[in-house]
Amino acid sequence: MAITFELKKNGNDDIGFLSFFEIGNNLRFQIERVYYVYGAKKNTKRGMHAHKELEQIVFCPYGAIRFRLDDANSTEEINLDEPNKGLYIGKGIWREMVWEEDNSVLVVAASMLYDEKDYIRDYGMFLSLVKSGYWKKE
Ligand code: T46
Repeated sequence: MAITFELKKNGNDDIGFLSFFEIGNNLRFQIERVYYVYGAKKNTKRGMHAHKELEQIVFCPYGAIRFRLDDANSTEEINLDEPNKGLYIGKGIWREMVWEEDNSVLVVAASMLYDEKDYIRDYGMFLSLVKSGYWKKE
């Protein structure tokens, strides 16, 4: 359902590390927006929605954040607990995030500008759309 990837780490313990993602390598879409979430306490829950069209890659450069992904047929849990771990989330996936550590930072590169109309924030509606084949019509 989700694609996880590990970025190359350039550097060492003395000078620190540099990781990157780029089109044609780990990045499957042109980025139109970058946002980040910070200042959240341990056990904070966010997400609880799906997207109609949006594709994203997510990273946790500091701390640890657990993603629970659900495509209405199965669920998958991914713990982003290393700065060089990335996760691609396509359209039509319900996501929930739990902060495993205080002040963990979530960085997201998104394929579209922010549009509240792209959000499905009701789980029942999400299940109905999956059942109707909403994401299979393309
Ligand atoms: C997602 C997960 C991983 C904006 O005004 N612009 C933006 O670009 C975004 C992302 C949000 N907002 C507003 C909308 C809400 O009033 O910021 C507020 C918080 O957004 P939300 O409750 O959707 O945040 P999360 O952390 O639950 O979800 C976010 C993204 O919204 C979502 O697309 O996949 O991170």
